Amino acid sequence: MSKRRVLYEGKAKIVYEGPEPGTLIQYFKDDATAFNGAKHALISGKGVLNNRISAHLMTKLEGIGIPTHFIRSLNMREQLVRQVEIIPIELVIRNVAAGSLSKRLGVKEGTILQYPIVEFYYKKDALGDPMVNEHHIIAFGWADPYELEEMVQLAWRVNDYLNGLFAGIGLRLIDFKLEFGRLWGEQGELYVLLADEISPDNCRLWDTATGEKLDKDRFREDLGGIIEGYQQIAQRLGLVPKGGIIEGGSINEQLASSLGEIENELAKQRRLRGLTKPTKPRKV
Ligand code: AIR
Ligand code: ASP
Repeated sequence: MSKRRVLYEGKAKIVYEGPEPGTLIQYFKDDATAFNGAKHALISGKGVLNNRISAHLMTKLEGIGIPTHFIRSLNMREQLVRQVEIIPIELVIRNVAAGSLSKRLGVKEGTILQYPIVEFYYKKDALGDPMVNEHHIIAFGWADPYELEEMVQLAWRVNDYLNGLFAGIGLRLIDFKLEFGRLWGEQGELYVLLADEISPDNCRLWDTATGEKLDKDRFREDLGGIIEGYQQIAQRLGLVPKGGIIEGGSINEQLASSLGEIENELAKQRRLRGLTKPTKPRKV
């Protein structure tokens, strides 16, 4: 596994060529960034926790029929995923006002939204991921209407499922961001899969009883205890032992590497739903 080809390096992950065609390896870094990279820090153990949390949530989502790119975790910082063509849209769903919504519209943080809000952002670091709407997405061809419809439908189901899952462990899902990718089948038919990661880096999660923030806002807002927040989420999900894997602010590598790997068994049984007739035939 030494000299692997790096295909892409982002702010929180490195994507390597996978062991078989059509697969990739996602390596979860400890780097935390905010405000389009303007703020940066290394948070010991973040990669390990996000790798586990995302593997677990993707596997659970597969169980309710959401097709995901996740195949299995490889080690404490890496997971094997299906290679997809990332659709350059960040889809955000909000249940409670926070973050940029509160700032932009002057809505008090914590206000429960009467209906969840779906937002789209164009994934373009050079522009600071600007907010766009369906018309921009279609006019500029970032996704076609079928893909967009599928993304939104999947995102609603993810929202309902994750709201329940987190409520069951005393957490409120305030908002989250998803990314999707395209996969072409053998006949050139197109599938839309949930991709990237689902972790406290891209969800807001507050403790139901105390309102304490346990996600990346601890970093954005200089609240301290970032890794402890992430670990709290992982512990409640049953992904790390009661005593935790963080000691004195940094990770116990030995303990972390002894945790079992997570596998997306259900992906083998799933029947993908083709969206349209072949639009862009290619071998997968
Ligand atoms: N998000 C958006 N871009 C990057 C990320 N991680 C996530 C945030 C938050 C939600 O999308 O982590 O959960 C909304 O972010 P914001 O900043 O628009 O309020
Ligand atoms: N991860 C993005 C950045 O580095 C946005 C954020 O999470 O605040 O700026």
